[in-house]
Amino acid sequence: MTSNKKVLAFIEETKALCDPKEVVWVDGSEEQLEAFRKQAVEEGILIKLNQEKLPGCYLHRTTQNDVARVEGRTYICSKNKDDSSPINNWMESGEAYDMLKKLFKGCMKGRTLYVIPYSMGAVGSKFSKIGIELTDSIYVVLNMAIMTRVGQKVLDVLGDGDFVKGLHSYAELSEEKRYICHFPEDDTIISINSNYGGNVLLGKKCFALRIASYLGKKEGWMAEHMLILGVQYPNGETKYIAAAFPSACGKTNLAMLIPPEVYRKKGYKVWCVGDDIAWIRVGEDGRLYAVNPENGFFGVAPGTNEKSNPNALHTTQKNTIFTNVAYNADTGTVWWEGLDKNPPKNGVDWKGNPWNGDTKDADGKPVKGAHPNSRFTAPAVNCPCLSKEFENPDGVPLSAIVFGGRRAKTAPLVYQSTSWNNGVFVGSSMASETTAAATGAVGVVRRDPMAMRPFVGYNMGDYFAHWIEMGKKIKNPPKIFNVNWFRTDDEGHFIWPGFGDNMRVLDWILARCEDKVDAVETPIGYVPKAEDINIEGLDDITTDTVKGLLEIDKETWKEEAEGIEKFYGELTRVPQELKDELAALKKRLDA
Ligand code: TSX
Ligand code: MN
Repeated sequence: MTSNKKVLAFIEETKALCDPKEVVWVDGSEEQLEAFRKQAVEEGILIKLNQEKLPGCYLHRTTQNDVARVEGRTYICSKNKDDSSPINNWMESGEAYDMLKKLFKGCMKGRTLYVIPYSMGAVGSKFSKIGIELTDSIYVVLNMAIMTRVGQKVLDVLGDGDFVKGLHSYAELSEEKRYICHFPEDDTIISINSNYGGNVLLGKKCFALRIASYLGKKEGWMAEHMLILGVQYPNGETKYIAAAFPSACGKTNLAMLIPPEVYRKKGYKVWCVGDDIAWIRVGEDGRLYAVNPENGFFGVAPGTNEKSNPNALHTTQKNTIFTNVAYNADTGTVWWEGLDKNPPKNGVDWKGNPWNGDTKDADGKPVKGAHPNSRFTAPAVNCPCLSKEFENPDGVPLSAIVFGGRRAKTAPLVYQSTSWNNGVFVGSSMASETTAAATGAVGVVRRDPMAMRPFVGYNMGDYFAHWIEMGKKIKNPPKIFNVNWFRTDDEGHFIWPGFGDNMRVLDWILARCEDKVDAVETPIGYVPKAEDINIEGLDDITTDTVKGLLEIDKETWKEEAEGIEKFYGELTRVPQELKDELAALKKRLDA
């Protein structure tokens, strides 16, 4: 498979520590993957779905204590504490290795150790990076084979080169002994006692964001929690946007947006390059270029339907692994809340219990069929609107960077920052108000800079400084915007229709990037003139509604500025440039 001494040593070390019964190399061939699927079905790890309706599709149920990423048990491990963030967990590297060694000792007895060579980014592209994940989970193998490029071809490209080490064992699936540890200084990720997505598919959040953000700082590029989409104009030209949102803001939906009819008729199309992660570099022409290092979508199932995201739904109709959704025993298909109004009559919920749409618990409360964080793992190639630039090793040139969050009152529908540094300030002060689904508490503001709070692999202040530094290297920087689809009226109803109609906002954003439309200067930045947001074909929205959506209340923003100052106070190494931006904002609000 390989003569790379570092790979072989990593495997020998892991064998000695974990004591697996055998080692199996993942070669990436369809025959081997099919054999893995068959084995997983025989072992009860996967349920084969109706192969006529959902060819190549399977269902998996996790244990009930293991259904989401666990930020409380996710650590950045480094020599010095201040090389991580005060808002993330830190462990001293040596201490972390000692603790983990004890937990891993003999944990794979009787199990198979799978070796997964994987590439983040197209295999062999000069910006791609290689990882080796060692795992005892066949579920991880099958998911990694969708989410990343895996197999012998990766080892061939690796040669004697370096790679990111990933070690995973589901061990006992113990919540108390669950750890997801990152060692950016050693290119190493170690994860134990979980078998859930983001904790164990080490190429994704662990490598492509936490380790890669650190590599980006060292090497002069950026790893960001961003979707990438292209807007194709009637003249055939396509402009690209990267956008960062905290969870539960609909990143995947925006990435696969279908323009409203008035736009479609004119010939507008939106193409998806990625829905979660962007690796961004400065190109030779002084513009920023973005690639999606992933090869699939690990999307939230509930709420995905023929209206909210038909492209995502279509993407999941073949070769997809569903995790923790409901099962329809009559049809051998899957169901989740918000799919349609026809829950299975003879179904099984995500916990494996008999279930139909009317099932109630002992207290008479409705029982959900799918876990709210249930997922699909689907190949990117299935996506009907996948960009033809998806595999382009050079990436796509960015016209705009968009930040956003869920804000009931504060943020207008859209505004533009006044400079690169002002845009970095906007990203650094991003926040989202919690929904009931996330925490139970509604409307609590959580600061989530650049949507990277859980994903930055080093000190957050240093991360801000890296953004500022990058600005100095980009001759033709993208313009930076902020959007908010979630403003509510006095009755708490969403004002903006969102979804496909967000095209109308993207249209304004891209027009600004080409100096084709005016704007109004406000204390927080440039806001559209209400009449410049195209509302053609919208029934309930008038220019006055748009005016309301764009209103900026100075008193609310003074409180917002206080909130940002307080947040900066929780961090270390916040660059002076951002403190200056905050001071300037306050001054404009007081004027
Ligand atoms: O994904 C969303 N987007 C982005 C779409 C491209 N969601 C879902 C968020 C949870 C993942 C949205 N929800 C969006 C949005 O733009 N907007 C809203 C709020 C909203 C919800 C329902 C309606 C309108 C707005 N209207 C009706 O249900 C009829
Ligand atoms: Mn994400």
